Amino acid sequence: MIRTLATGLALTALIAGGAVAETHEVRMLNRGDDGARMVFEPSFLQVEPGDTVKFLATDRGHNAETVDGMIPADAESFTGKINEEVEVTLEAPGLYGVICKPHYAMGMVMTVAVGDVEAAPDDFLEGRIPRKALERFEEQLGNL
Ligand SMILES: [Cu+2]
Repeated sequence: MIRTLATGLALTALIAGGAVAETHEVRMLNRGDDGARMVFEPSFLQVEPGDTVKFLATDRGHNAETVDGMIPADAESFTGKINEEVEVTLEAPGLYGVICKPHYAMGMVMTVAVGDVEAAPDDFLEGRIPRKALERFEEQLGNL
């Protein structure tokens, strides 16, 4: 009885402290709900450090991977395989640019903000980014 009560209190404290990591699902789609072609849905996520993002291979032919220069300096990059679900836990706070390699030129990109990100780093969009992808990244950054 005492042990049960203690466990219950500890769990409550964890939840109240926001220490329970969440999993966020992102679908990789040929066509989004709004009709746009080749999209991650949602295309912008705000998560907490330690949260997991799961990229679902809802439609075929997609992958999810980070772009060099578009993740926090102390973050680990990841590269998902085409047609496979990939699950990543994002510990380092900051902004992550994620693309689908086969459809990068068609603008299949998304942005994940980990922790409180108020603005994109100055060099976030400095690399070689296809025009359509750049447009969508800029739109996504409008959520910050
Ligand atoms: Cu794709």
